[in-house]
Formats: sequence, C-alpha cells, structure tokens
Amino acid sequence: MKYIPQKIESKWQKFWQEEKLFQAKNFDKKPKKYFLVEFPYPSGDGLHVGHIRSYAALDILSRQKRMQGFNVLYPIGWDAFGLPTENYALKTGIHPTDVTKKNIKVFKKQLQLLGLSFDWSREINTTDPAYYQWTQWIFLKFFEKGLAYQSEMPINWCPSCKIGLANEEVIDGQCERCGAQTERRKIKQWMLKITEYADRLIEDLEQVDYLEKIKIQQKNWIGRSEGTEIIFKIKNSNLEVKVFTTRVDTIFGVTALVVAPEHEIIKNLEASIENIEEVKKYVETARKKSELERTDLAKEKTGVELKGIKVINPLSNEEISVWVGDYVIASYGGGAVMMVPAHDQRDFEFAKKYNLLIKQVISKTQNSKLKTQNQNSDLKTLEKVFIEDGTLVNSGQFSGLGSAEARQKINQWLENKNLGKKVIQYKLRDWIFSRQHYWGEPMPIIHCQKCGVVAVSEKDLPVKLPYVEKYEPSGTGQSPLAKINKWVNVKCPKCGGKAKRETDTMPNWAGSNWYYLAYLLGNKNLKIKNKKLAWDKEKIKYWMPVDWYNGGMEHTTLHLLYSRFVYKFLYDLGIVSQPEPYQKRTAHGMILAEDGQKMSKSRGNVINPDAIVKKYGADSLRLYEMFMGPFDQAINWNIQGLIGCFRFLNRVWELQNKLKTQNSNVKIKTKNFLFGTDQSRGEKIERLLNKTIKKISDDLEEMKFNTAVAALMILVNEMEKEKNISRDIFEKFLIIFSPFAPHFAEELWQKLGHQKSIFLARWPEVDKKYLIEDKINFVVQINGRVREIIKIKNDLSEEEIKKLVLNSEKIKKYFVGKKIKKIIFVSNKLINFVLN
Ligand code: ANZ
Ligand code: ZN
Repeated sequence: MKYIPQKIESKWQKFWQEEKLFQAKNFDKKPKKYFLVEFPYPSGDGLHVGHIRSYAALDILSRQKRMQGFNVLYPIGWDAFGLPTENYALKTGIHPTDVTKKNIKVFKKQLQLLGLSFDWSREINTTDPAYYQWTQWIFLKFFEKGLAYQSEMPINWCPSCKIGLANEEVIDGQCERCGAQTERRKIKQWMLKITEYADRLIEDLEQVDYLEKIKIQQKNWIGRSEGTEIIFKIKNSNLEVKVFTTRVDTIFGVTALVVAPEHEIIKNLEASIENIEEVKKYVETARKKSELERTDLAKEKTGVELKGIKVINPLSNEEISVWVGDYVIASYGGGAVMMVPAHDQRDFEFAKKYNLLIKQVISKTQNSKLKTQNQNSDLKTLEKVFIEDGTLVNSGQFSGLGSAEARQKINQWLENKNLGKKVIQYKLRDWIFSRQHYWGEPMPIIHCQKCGVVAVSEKDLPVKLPYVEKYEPSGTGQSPLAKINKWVNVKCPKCGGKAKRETDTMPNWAGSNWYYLAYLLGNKNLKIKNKKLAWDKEKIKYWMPVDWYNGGMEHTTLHLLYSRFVYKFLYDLGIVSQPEPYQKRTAHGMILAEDGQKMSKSRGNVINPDAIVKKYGADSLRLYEMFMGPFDQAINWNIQGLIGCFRFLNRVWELQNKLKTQNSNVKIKTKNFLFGTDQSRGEKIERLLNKTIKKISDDLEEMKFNTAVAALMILVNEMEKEKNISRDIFEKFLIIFSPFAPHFAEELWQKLGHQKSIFLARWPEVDKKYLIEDKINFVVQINGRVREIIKIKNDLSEEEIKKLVLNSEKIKKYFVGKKIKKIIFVSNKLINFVLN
C-alpha cells in the first residue's frame, strides 16, 4: 500500500476529536505546560502559511510534552474585532457580525485540516458579548483606579472622507481610501496610564525568558532615560525654557537652543520675534509632517532662528540664540534641546548647515593644554563629532573632570541654584485607548450633564454593541455609534437624568490583552450571567504563567507590552498571582513568497494552504514549514522544498516493510563483534536513535525545529540501509516522529496493531549508554593480513582512519618504500591497504 495522505488525515482528525485527546484538564496532578500562539484575526483572506509556521511549531511541543507526561494546554480562539472586517462590511453591506461568523468558520475548518492539537473546547471569540463584558470590566477597573482618563489627543483626519484614520490607513501622509492629504486633528480620547508601569515593565524583564532581541525591543519602546532638566532664562523677559539632556556634562558646549515647532514659547514671545512671519510659515510646514518623518535620522535637519530672542546659559552665562527645528519632538523632554554640536550628531549637522559655533568641551584624552588654556576654541572646521564620555575641557570650574563625575557635580550645582534637577524621561506615552469605529468594544461609560463622566455599573455589563444596519462614519470625527440615538441616549446611572453613552470603541488590542486568561475558563463558562467565574483564581494559579508564547515579530513590541501592562494591573488587583503573563516569548520569521516579496492578494503570490493540504497532505506541509529554515528568520516559500518533504514521507512509509517478525528484536549480546554482524548494525541504529531522541528534545527547547527534522532525516537514511529494523526501534522512531507528522505516525502506529493513539504512548527515554561515544575494535590489514587491531570511535571516515594508521608507530614501518595501490575500507570494521 502506498502513502496517500488524503486517505488517512481526516480519519485521524476525527479519531483524536472523539477521544478528546487534546483537552487539557484543570487541576490535573501531572505538571502543567501552557503553550500559547497568537490567536488569529479571522480576515476574509483565510489562513496564511505564516500562521502555520507558528501553530505547527507549538503543536509539536504540545504533543511532545503530552507524551512526556505533562498536562498540556494548547488553546485557540479568534481576535475578531477590527477595521478590515468593518471595511469589508461597509463595502458589501454584510453586517460585521455575519462577516466574522463566516470568516471564523473558514479559519476553523482550515486549522482543523492541519491536525493541530488545539483544545477546541476552550475556543474563545473577542466579539462575543460574554467575552467582551470582561474586556469592559477591565476598563471599568482602570477607570475606578484613576488609570483611565480623557485627554485631547491628535488623530489622523481625512478632510475629504471626513473620518479619522488608523495609522495603518495613512500612507505617506495620504488617506488610503481617497488619496487626500491627511491632517492631524485633536479630539477628546480615552487614555490608559501605562506610563505608571514603565519601570516595572522594564525591571520585570529580568524574570522572564524572552529572546534577547525581544527584551531589547521592550526596553527601547519604553525608552527610559536618566538626565537633567535645565532652566534657560530668556533675556529681557521673565519667561524661561526647560530642556532635557542626558549630557549635562556638555553644557559649556551649548551654542544654541532649539525648540519644537509646537513649543508654547513661540506664541508667548510672538511680539518679540522679529521674523515672526518666517517662523510661522516654518511651523505650518512642520505640522504637516509625521513624527516619523521628522525624526528620521537620515533627513536633513532644518530650522529657523527666532530673531531677537536670546537665552542665558546658566553655567557659562553666555547669551545663546534660539531656533525652532522640527527634529525636536514636542512630546519629549519638554520639547526643547540645548544644542551641543561638537558632541551630538544631529546638532552637528544643524550647526554645519546654519554656520553655528561648534565648541569642543569633551576631550578623548586628558589634555592638559586645553585644560589650562580654558578658552573658547572655535572648532567650526571639526569634521567629526565626539559623542562619547571623556574629560571636560573649556568648562570653567568643571574642566578636568571625567564626564560621569562632572554630571554629578553640575547637577548638584544646578539644584543648589534652583536652575535644574535630575529627571527620568520615557519615550513611552500613555496609551490612546479610543477608536472612532463601529466594530469594537463599546466603552462602558456614560456622560451625564450633571454628574459628568459616570461608569456603567458592573451588573449592567456587557454594554452591547448595537446591531444596526448603518455604521458608516459619522462625518464629524465621532464614531458611527454617535448616530444611533436610541442607543446613545440613556439615563444617568447616578442621578437618573438625561445622559449619553460614550461612543468611542476600544482598539484592536483590547481583546488580546487578557485572552490567555479567558482560555482557562473556556468558552462555555464565559456566559453573560456567569459573573463570578470570570477570574477563577485557582485556575489562574494552576495554569499561569504561560510557559511558552510564540507569535509574529510585529507583535513583540506593542501587543506584548500592552498585555504585560494589563496583566500587571490585574496583579495589583489581586486577580493573578504573579506579575508576568509569559515565561518565555519567541517569534517566528515571516514566510515570503517564492519571489522574496511579501505574500499579498494584489501581487497574486499568496500560497493557499488548503491547496497544499489537498495535494500533499497536512503532514508534508507541517514538516516542510519546520524544515524550511531557522525558525526565527524570514524565508521564501519554495514548492520544491515541500515536495522534498512529501517524498521523504513516502520513503519513511516504505520503512515498514523492513520490520522484523515478532521475535527477532531480542537483542543478542555479543562481546566481540570484530567483523561486524547484524547485531553491530543494530547497535549502530540504536545508538543513532538515542542520539536523535536527545537531539530533538534539545533542539525543540531551543526553537531549532529545522535541525530536529534534519536529525530525523539522518536517522531515516540509516534505517533505510538496514535489511531489517526491529519493531522496538521502529516504534520509538514513530513516537519521536509523531509530533511532526501526526497523521502519518498514527496510521503506521495503529497498523502495527495498537488500539490506542500513539499520542498516549510514552516519549522514549534516552538510554544514556548510547550517548557515550563508545569505541570499537577496528582491523588494520596490509595486503590482506591483519597487522593491528585499534580501538577507535564509531563512525570515523576513511580519511580519518588513514591518518591515524599512518601515524601509528607499529604500522608506519610497513609503508617504508612502498606505495599505496589501493585501499579497501569497510565502515566500523576494517581497512586494508594494498601496497606494492
Ligand atoms: C544635549 C546633548 C549633548 C544631548 C550631547 C546629547 C548629546 P535620549 O537618550 O533618547 O533620552 N533631546 C531631548 N529632548 C528632545 C526632543 N524633544 N526631541 C529631540 N531630541 C531631544 O536622548 C536625550 C537627548 O536627546 C538629550 O540630550 C537631547 O540632546 C535630545 F552631546 O542634550 B542631549
Ligand atoms: Zn447624572
């Protein structure tokens, strides 16, 4: 019989489902393992082969760990709120609820065809009111604790479509829909105070086992930076400008002050700025640029001097000019910088362009001449900035100090004079938690004319998203919900007076902040009436933290940070029992199309997993995606590679024909296998099998799925060389192969007569004795006569042995004056030199 995946895969999928093999048991005595993959957004495009890379990888781990005696939880669900569905619904007139239902159905079928061992009994859906009542509940708690507040924040606004746009809908400053130039518009939005958790979000990274680059991403996004806030007084005015610097040691090198275009000082000094028209024009152009554009390091730095304005350097008392420049960001460090061109790259470029003084105040070496001279050295010709710490020069009483010490002393000096203080700045901003869209969780908030902002009471959750026919954008910048009068107008929960519901909805992230907790309850328990079950502390204690979380590299910044933040908040509420949700976090590389481009509908280069499964089977697809390359690196799809895996499975299939009959697997112990017998071959396979078992366990732990598959291939190659394979070895092989090609392995397993699933078998223990590189007796012949028996390691090549022999004192002599005519080599047995 041939290997025909179409004949076996659905059969075993059904069998596993019926046997409930992959249902995790709450509070089971076995040790738990919780594997988590990012749950998919059920888009209309269907499953992407990239999803499978992640799901198959953790499926392999889940299956292996179950066989190793763990109680494994490997759940899945749907992250289903979001813009693509809303847009699709607007285009087609099908309601988002129905679009979502349809997409989920397709996705679910696709996932099931892959034989992934998800616990489907715990499936969740973020758009189910029973689910999002808890997303709303978390928001209520944030509000209660003062961590949710409203603030005027800019949104991307398309003046032609009259709608707010998500960042991803703005392409090069233009509206994705109509191509019009977008603007920034300020509207009142809900914010979450993630900044209060900034330090903990950094510190607790110590406790977790994330890929190093992911930890760095988290830290960079938070962007903690220690420095000094310095007050520069404006000459002939009682106004001042505060700057933030991490290099207060360079303060004697300040040759200008640059403020952000939005800085209030421009308005406040309007009357005194001589070239105010020029300045206003500059500010106007800057307003149109995105922050990304403005901070692009490669971009030319521009600015305009505020003529007639001077500030005083608090340390040197020098008068300094003031500029407006768009490379300074308004929302960071007070929106003003002291310019030190000699020691900062951006400042250097700016100074070069506008011919400003470049004054060196930090020297690489302790330079006594500069130190004693202590005079202004004009270094306009300086070709390179010196950005490192060093020794202060030209810095008054601080000259001669090292940078670190100088920072301390200057900080002290500033603090004493009330002209500055040490501060910590973060790049991290509070999280804008409002969206002006229909397809999201409504905020559980009511605005009352009398009482102001009032929380919906917990017992009234969920605030259901009204099912309406029309959810077009309102045209005023408000969410489409604003137009649904029946829904908007309510009584105030406090005073009973006239009130209106909040019409903003939550961002896509909201539902994915806590979904790993929802799985602990499972869909069934997330009922609207089941209020007490939401946070089952015992289950949380048993299952959390997630042992291993894998997902895309594009989510290792924001989603990871947000969900860690929300988890910490739940920790502070006493709901969860430790502060980090994920013990380990990895990320898989993207799968690109054969042409190296991103797969996309418009390019027509998308690989449809269904077609692959149909033709080659799920096992080939799974195996290929694990084998295709290092897991964390992007890689091009290659159909030849997939076909190679299919062929490999066919070869493995043939191995069953080499099975010995029942009794022949009794091992005969022979001490001397000088000339190699069946047993020595058998030993060789046994040794390789044990090595492979070990290697697979090690590789899986380190995410090296590709080398694990390669090791299995090597083992198969060796087994193919055998006349016979013992049942014991073959079964062990099937078990370690089964996580990779589960249907395939189950089929061969049950063909051997097993009644129970292979996934109930025990993962084979490594027999340590086979890991020790044992030595064999190896025969060296000269012209057919045994001259020496040497003890060597297994599996040495002809070349290696030849070297050994020619260096051996005992044998060397036979070669004197002779030429090697021919070498006969039998691996692990003998070498025969034919000399003349
Ligand atoms: C003077 C100076 C001299 C600086 C020097 C650097 C080197 P991080 O580490 O990222 O926090 N800066 C401050 N506020 C800014 C803003 N709103 N927009 C753009 N740049 C700003 O960076 C802190 C440094 O970035 C600050 O230290 C300031 O330049 C600049 F040799 O001050 B520095
Ligand atoms: Zn009221």
